[in-house]
Amino acid sequence: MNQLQGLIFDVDGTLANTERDGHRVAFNSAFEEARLDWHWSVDFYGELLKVAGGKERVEYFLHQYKSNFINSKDVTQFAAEIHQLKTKYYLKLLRSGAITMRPGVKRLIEEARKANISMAIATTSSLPNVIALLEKYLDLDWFEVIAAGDIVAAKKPSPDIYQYVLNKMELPANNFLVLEDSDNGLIAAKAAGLKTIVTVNNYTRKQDFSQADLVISDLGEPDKPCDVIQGNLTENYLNIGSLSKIISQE
Ligand code: XBP
Ligand code: MG
Repeated sequence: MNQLQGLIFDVDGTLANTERDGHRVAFNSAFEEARLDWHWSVDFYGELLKVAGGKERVEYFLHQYKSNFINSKDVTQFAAEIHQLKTKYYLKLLRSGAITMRPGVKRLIEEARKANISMAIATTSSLPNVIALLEKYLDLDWFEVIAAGDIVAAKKPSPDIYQYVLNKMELPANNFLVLEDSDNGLIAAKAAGLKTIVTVNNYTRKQDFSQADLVISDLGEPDKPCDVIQGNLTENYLNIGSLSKIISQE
């Protein structure tokens, strides 16, 4: 029977609500500083989120919506420069406390530590963003591997980032559980052979999570039950006991 030995956490939308009031706002501040009359609304950003990776998202936006946009630099170089500006604003927002952790995240991580369960991060977000979030709300030392952004060539939904973590941690995939929030993340984790629990948010609620091993509103707290959207959860919130039951199911 599979034993729970490791948890791999996605970051954006899973550990914290970073997209709507974090990355999106930072992108708009970067456009303003670059004197571009572009503004990504909440809904429009939800469309763009289907492209993982901030740089890749800007490139997609330019090709799809600004094809007549002429700039002395090539699109990749230009997107990288805008992304650098955006990261500066995102880090400022993060450090100001504008971004909140999601329910149950800190509790579950502390439970996992007490149960000697190894933990890792697998995110498309850039490393400085992840470090800043973990330093502000958690502790970098709690994670054996922090796999982020360009550490792999292909971003989610490609499985590369999860395969990178598995290679580093030298544990079999069937002893791990993944926590994700998006279809891109679920596809990536499943392609790496990993059981995956999805916690949804306003950007991802309507996505296809039929392959997930459990879909819930959030991780929940003892006094704030989560809603079960797909699969079985005997407790009102996700804890190490529920995770162990999920990992042992064939
Ligand atoms: C979500 C992403 C990231 C963020 C923006 O990552 O796709 O690209 O939207 O961060 P996750 P960057 O895998 O954690 O859900 O601008 O640093 O890419
Ligand atoms: Mg995510």
